[in-house]
Amino acid sequence: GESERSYVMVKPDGVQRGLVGEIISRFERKGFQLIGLKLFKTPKELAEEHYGELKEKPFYGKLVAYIISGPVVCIALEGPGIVASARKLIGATNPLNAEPGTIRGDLGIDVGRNVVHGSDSPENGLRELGLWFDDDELIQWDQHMTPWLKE
Ligand code: DAT
Ligand code: MG
Repeated sequence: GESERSYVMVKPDGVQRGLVGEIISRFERKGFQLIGLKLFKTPKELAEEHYGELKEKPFYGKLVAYIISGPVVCIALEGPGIVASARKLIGATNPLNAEPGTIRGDLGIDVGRNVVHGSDSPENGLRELGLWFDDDELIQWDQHMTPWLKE
């Protein structure tokens, strides 16, 4: 379909470093539509489920501990091609390999403190939004700049 949804999250290091506005701003300026937003303290079970695919990785325990170590900012975005485009804006998993201009490339130095999450497929976008948001926390609204963004 035309419109996709992505789950983006400012991780605890990004919140602690005061980067919330900077990160949201990058998606706003790009033109993607915000449909959900909250500051959130993550329950351990939710962090474990979110990263369930990585359960066998040696860094899984540390990853879960990091994600629950402080508040995160949960961001729901909608738009055509949002999933792949958000991943491009975020940059490579290891900030040292991430291109300048990307969030991780500009704002991080360690794979274990990479500032932000973004869904890796449209299916995972929907799965993750279902994990992190209640239905009534996702708002459908008319974005009045649309004619200035899309021909
Ligand atoms: P991404 O967040 O780019 O989708 P991923 O899904 O492969 O990357 O991994 C999820 C997170 O796990 C990642 O953001 C940081 C952490 N991680 C990945 N590989 C790691 C590694 N080799 N050592 C430590 N943490 C790692
Ligand atoms: Mg991933």
